[in-house]
Amino acid sequence: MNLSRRSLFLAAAAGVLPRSNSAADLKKMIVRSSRPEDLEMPLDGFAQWITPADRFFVRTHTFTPERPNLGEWRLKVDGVVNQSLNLTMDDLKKLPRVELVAVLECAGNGRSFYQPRVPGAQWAFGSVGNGRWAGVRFRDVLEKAGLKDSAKDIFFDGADVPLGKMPDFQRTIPVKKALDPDTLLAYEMNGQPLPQEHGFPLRLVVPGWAGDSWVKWVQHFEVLDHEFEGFWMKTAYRHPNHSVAPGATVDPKDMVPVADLNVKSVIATPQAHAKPGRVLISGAAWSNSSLVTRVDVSVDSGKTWKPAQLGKDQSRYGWRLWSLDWKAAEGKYTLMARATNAAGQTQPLSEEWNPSGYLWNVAQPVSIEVTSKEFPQVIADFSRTPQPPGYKAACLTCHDEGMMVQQRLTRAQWDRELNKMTGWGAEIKPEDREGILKYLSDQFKQ
Ligand SMILES: Nc1nc2c(c(=O)[nH]1)N[C@H]1C(S)=C(S)[C@@H](COP(=O)(O)O)O[C@H]1N2
Ligand SMILES: [Mo]
Repeated sequence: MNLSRRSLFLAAAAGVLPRSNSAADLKKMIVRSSRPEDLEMPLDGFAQWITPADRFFVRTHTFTPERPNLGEWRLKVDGVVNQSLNLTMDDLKKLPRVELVAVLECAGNGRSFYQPRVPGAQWAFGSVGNGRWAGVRFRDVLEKAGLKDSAKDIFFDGADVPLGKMPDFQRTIPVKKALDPDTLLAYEMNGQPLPQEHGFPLRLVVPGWAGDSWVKWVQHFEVLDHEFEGFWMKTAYRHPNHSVAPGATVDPKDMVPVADLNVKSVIATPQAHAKPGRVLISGAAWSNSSLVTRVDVSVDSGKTWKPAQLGKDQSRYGWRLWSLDWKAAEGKYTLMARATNAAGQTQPLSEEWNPSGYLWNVAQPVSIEVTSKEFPQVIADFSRTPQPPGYKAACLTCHDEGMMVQQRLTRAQWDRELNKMTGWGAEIKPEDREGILKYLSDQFKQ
């Protein structure tokens, strides 16, 4: 089936696009957007070293293209090269196979925490995963084609096509990064052919760099002797090269492309409540191309720190699991974790704001209460709890649950929020109101 751009747009607008045969298990994901699919890994995903495909986050700007027939599929290579190429998957597989473990993190991971808020997918912690990628070195393919001296950037256009007037997701990476022996054209994730939503049959793997460079559904690249002027390079995925005041507008000439990831850690346990006694503080930490060498943990908002134990599994670009045993007495605590890499980079203690909300990496305070009281399990599991009647129409017409996830409010506060939203036009039927209020105050509570 070969749908035109316009018919795709009409089909998407009418909501009749078939869901791809996706590897993601929606019951294990936080659905930020279902059309196009933006799926976030919940916090419990940080307990595994390799992130399985069924809970690996998905970020698509438009939607997942149809699965191509591998017999007809070709990788086209042209531009300023000595010889254009038209490679089959078998041709690619004749080149040496390389495997590496690397973190794939969306540049917008953590965006929902920025104040003032910034538009874009409202990721919390989990638009990140640690995958085992296999394929060929990009440089081996470039060598087959032969780069001319004027080669500057490599231009990629995946098989996905935009909806309406949205610019196509087209990206470039500099020749220098393309020639890095760890930059791959990957055909496997975790020992299997790439799942459709992760770029089948071929994607770019750019270890140490943010996800926007990891182009999916690669079928063509062109070697350029000039800089590409498209929207996703010149406007999107740029951040300021100096500190800016929260909410400020930044001169475009001071905006530089997002490339390297930041050193970062996430606290996955405990969440919100713990019982007095032995409490395991644990999570994952990662960085760019420099290995995480230590994670320090504080239970007193950063006044004192203790080194966490690092997991035995490691690879240059992979994340490291970490944990610390804590003897906790009843009380309220603010936990923090702070990762440091071999290059000496460490997490800031306060986050700098930037206009698109990229590369959030503050050592984030996590408030918890140690108490012997019983609480229902609330955090990170909210997508499994059935939604009450009227909730979707009342609350999710204008925004998704990312809006609530980051707000931890009391029942009285949620009650006021419902009044405010009704004032702003949300249609809440009187008979549905109590159910919605109970859901919000159970799921997203302080
Ligand atoms: N062709 C194409 N490639 C793409 C994208 C896209 O929308 N289209 N999204 C990019 C972004 S912003 C991210 S974070 C990663 C996400 O990869 P994943 O969905 O496999 O986790 O893919 C990148 N590659
Ligand atoms: Mo992204």
